[in-house]
Amino acid sequence: MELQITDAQLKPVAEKVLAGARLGFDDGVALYRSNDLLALGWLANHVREKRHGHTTYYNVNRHINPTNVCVAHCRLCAFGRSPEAAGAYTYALDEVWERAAQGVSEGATEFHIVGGLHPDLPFSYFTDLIRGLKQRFAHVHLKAFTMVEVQYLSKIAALRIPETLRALKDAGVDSLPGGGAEIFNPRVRKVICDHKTSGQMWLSIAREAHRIGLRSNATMLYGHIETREERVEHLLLLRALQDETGGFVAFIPLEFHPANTALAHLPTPTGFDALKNIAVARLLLDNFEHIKAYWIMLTPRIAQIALRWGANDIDGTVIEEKIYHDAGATTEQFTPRMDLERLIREAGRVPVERDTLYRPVDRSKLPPITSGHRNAPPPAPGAPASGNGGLVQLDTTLTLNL
Ligand code: V47
Repeated sequence: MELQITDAQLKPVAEKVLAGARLGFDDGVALYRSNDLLALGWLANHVREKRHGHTTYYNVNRHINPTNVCVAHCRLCAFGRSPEAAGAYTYALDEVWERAAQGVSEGATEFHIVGGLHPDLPFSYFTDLIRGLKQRFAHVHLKAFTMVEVQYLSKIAALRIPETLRALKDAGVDSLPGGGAEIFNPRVRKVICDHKTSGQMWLSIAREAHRIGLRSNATMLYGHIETREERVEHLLLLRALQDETGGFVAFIPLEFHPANTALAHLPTPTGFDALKNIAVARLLLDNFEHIKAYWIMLTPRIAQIALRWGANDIDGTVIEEKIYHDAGATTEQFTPRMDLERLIREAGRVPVERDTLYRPVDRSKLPPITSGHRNAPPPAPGAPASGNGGLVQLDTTLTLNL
């Protein structure tokens, strides 16, 4: 298909993209300002296909949120609770093992572990948690603790940031998730997450993590009070750090969900802005391999379209998502791998199950899936389509979820 541009402001930016030149601050603002969504999508898809062809990744993962007790009280958040508030919880380590074992029986290759900033838990709770998971489930990648949690843990442990990261790594942390970045600009942070780690500090902890060999993801929370310029500034700060360390694995634009937060008066996000953010991320972040369309947040329908707007990953099966669901997300808490694969295929892409670091997963080398049958790989060609992984189940699943 030919590129057709209806927005004259986009033409010089499009020329740069087609020439493979790096975009600057003003280009980023022009992209955000443009409502020529088809041209944005065309350009982002062009870059995406040059890098990844039709390959589209997903993983089988499980979220574990050890506690929702949090002293930060960010206005953007509906998940955190005061210790005495209704619904506040903290898992005993046995409860963590139980959830993890369930995840493994469903085929998880990754535990995504994030939680609140708890005022009373000792540092040893977190290192024991990680060590215990590694001992029990050595094959599962532990993507644990945002830069914000790392800073808080360093206070609790009375350690410097490098030593805290080292202690977490020694306990078994394999990489860090991308949360807590929000929008780096201090004007915005003052309103949406006043007491949280500053943008500067977030970046410096990420730098330190990368330096000691812990890779991480990066995010941007958009759709609240930030300006276009503040979005671009955020993306360019990430790009600069990626130039320096190469330690970021994937970027995930996160759409703000206002329900049940102190910012509930703000309007709910739109599909238009969601696609625009995926496309701009792909175009500005020329040194990030992977741009994730997080289906939990976008809905599976928009995430699927995003696979043609620059994204090359749809995230994972997830299982038990709390942060977005506390903020009113109406998506399922779990999408079976069969359904993720179908979303990807029907977008004309080729699904590849990956591990956290984007290596293709060879299921024959992993423990068998003993429950959560809808995560089982499809039967080998020629094998009878019966049992848990069979086509009958696939049909049922699709009717229910799509
Ligand atoms: O940092 C909190 C955001 C993030 C709300 O690294 C909210 O693979 C919208 O970082 N509305 C946590 N967003 C989620 C996250 C993440 C998700 C998926 C994959 C990865 C990864 C990371 O969620 C927080 C914050 O930015 N958040 N509250 C809310 N009301």
